[in-house]
Amino acid sequence: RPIKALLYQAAGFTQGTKMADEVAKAQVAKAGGDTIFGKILRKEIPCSFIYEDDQCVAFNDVNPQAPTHFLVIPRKPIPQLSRSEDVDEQLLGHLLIVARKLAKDLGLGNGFRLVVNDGPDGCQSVYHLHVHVLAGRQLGWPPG
Ligand code: TR5
Repeated sequence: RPIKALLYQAAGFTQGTKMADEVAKAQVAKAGGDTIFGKILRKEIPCSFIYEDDQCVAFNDVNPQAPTHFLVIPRKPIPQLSRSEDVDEQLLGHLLIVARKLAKDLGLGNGFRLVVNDGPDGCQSVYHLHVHVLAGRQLGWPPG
């Protein structure tokens, strides 16, 4: 099997994950410590970035929920939005600016959606802050 598939499996991830699985994962996920995104940032896990700068990186979500689905994450290990601090104001703004620029570069002129899941009820499963960018199909509202 391709190395990527094995890595995903090792990380407790299988392809074709359903919404119920995501919720189950979010309920057991705990804030604190290193995360899979920390490993990606340190290049301990191979990942091709679609964008990087000194403050953040962006890469495609391994389990895309739309034709375009990528994540923008800060290099700083902020576990979740609710635990960010006022001093992170510039960094948090930067994540949105990068999302906007990537949306433009990727031709997402028909619209896109940003999502930040926070905590168990928010369905957060990886405790390293990340902005989801979803596009390429008509998205529904309200989200589940
Ligand atoms: O549920 P939240 O908002 O915490 O989002 C976490 C996202 O990380 C999900 O959409 C997952 O599909 C995604 N994810 C999880 C892993 C992973 C990833 N995206 C890219 N690469 C990944 N690797 C290598 N391993 C993961 N476990």
